[in-house]
Amino acid sequence: MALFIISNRLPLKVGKSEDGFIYERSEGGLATGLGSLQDFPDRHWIGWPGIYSDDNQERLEICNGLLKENFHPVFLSEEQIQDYYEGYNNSMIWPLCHYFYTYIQYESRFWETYQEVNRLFCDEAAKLLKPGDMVWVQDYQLMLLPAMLRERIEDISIGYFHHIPFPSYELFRVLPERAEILKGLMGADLIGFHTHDYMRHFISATYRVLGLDSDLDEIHYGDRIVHVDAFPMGINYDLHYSAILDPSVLKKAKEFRKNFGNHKLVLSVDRLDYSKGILHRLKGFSLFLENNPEYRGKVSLVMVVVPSRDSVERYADLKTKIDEMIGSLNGMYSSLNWSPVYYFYRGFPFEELMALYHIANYALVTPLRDGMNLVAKEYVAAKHDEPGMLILSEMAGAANELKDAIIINPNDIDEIERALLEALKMPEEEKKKRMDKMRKILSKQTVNKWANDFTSELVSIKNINTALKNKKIGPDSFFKIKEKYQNAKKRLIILDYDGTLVPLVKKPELAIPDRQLMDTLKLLATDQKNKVVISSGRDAEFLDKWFSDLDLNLAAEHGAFYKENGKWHENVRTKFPADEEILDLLQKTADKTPGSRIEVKKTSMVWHFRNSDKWLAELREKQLINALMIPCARLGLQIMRGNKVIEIKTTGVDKGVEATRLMSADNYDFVMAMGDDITDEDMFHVMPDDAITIKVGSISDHARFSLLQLNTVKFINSLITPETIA
Ligand code: GDG
Repeated sequence: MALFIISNRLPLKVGKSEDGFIYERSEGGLATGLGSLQDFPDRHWIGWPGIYSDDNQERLEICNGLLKENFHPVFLSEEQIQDYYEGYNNSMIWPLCHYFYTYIQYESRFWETYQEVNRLFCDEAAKLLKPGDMVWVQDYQLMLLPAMLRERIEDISIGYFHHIPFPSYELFRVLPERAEILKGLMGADLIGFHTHDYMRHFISATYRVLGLDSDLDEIHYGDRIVHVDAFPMGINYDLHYSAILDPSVLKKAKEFRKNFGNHKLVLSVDRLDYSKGILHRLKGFSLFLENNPEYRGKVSLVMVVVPSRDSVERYADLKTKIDEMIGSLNGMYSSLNWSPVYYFYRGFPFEELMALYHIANYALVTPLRDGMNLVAKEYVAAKHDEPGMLILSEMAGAANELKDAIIINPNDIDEIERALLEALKMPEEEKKKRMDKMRKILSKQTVNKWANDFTSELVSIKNINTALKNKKIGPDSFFKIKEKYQNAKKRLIILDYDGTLVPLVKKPELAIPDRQLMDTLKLLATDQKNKVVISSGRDAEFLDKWFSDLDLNLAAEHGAFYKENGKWHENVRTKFPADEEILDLLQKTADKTPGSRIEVKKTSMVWHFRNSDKWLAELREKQLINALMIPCARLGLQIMRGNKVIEIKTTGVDKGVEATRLMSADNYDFVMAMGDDITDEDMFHVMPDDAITIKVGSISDHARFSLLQLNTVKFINSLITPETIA
């Protein structure tokens, strides 16, 4: 099985010289992590090579040059980069995901090009991928790709990782293409985020935009389950921790230290971007100097800003503001042998960056939003065993793990000032203890572990999906069931009603059998070899109303009552206590939850919440279960969670009890049960191994088969007539 990484950029720079093309690998964190995936010796990478060329000969030369590394280029034109990369990605998705809503610039051609470029990536992947391969799509530039790949290439596993924040639904909903984007992502088997918050926002968006149901970290999407999880990305810990042991880094560190003089250094390193909170940091540092004159001449801010997109107006503006603020700060406070801010508007080679990290007494990392922020982690590791201290924004994903840092709200410049004072006054011993604790975490949660965790989960999802796929009734399994049916002398067929014979609808009274269903049931029941039972949670009155004219057996209220030879019987004789306290709790919950209602049956009371807001219903569900615990224990009642219902019933009555009674009443050589709900699991559970147990609409551990679309009537018709199923 080959692994294909697909990202916007290939991890290298392609340059042109007189002798041809030159390829320079860029070993970012991602490339390192992916390089460590020992389980996948056959690794490939698809991405833009970062060079424009219209010339077919040149393109061929680049393709061949990259093939040695298993890199496969997707060539893009300057216009495409403009509208897809600068446009949709950086002027739409980036500000939206970083909560800079007002910075969004929208042009309809951006979206057109975004789709076009995602298709180009899909075309390249389609040329290379084979069934059984695994794809890992990286980041927001390619959010449509998972669905495109799923439609185009059969039998591949698809993972997607989102490196930036996923915003709350309230923000995400403003995106005109919100539904298309989510559907694009839902093509994946596994979607990863840095933190649980982003994961929660994403699941909420799929519910609110696409109306999809989820069960913890699994979203139900058509006949598939999409898994969502948090995988916090780490760094190459050993590389950063050991960097100072490299003589060239040590030499640089000594040189820098000498040049900066003997005062305390506060370091910041970011790409020029409004999400990084650079101006807030400068304001906080300025406030610190203003209010604490005793530190003037003793503490400097070393600010590395890596140039990025400064031809774009918003970035050029930010750059001007940074320049002005630093100019004014330095103008106000500098002395002959001390500058408040050392400002570098350029990137540093790796060795120099490590030297800067190592000599910095503090790091001040203040993004207003950041998916993770690797600089914070690199600083902690590169200090080696020395104290130092990290001041970290709570808006960075890294704050979830680095709890021993001084955590701040970067919007509060007073807090930045307080954090600087706290760091400066912190005893060496405490700094060392806190940095050691953080290093311990970072040494375990490395980028290699991140890549391995993600791919192993994708592999295990693939195995689950294969097992689930094998449960789906296809032509082969259908013929076997049919053969068994035809050869049988005595058959017991138990059918659930709602969600199995009729679709689940908003108002249960509207779920009535149509002509086709009645004809099918009639046909099934007239076969003398068949005993057909409708086993439902509905009460006897409802079942009688619709089915008393047919030669069927009925079981009501999950098997509490059953009807045979035209007469109703009680399965268990315990009377359901009409408890006021429980009824009152249910009524109050229904009153507080718009769209929900209660139902009182002879053997149970039910709170239905199919038509309520999911978030509110989940909250009420937990509250109700908590409140019911004590009275139900006192009365010996059972609390049962069904499909969008909570049912309180007497113990010892369920569909399994009724199924057992039915099976023991005769010798059947064909037993079949079909159901869609959690309550149907009780009957699947008690059936013998060779029974035909079929879960409708999803997959169950207890049922041998699944019919993923609700086409039970078609299935039964195909089973009982000589023709075969399509
Ligand atoms: C995304 C998300 C998420 C920086 N300056 C220099 C330099 N760097 C290196 C750092 C670090 C990397 O760049 C920056 O990492 P970040 O995590 O801060 O941000 P991005 O990679 O731009 O962006 C982010 C990340 O993806 C991973 O998922 O954490 O939230 O926005 O590795 O060391 N490297 C060198 N010289 C520099 O001057 N050599």
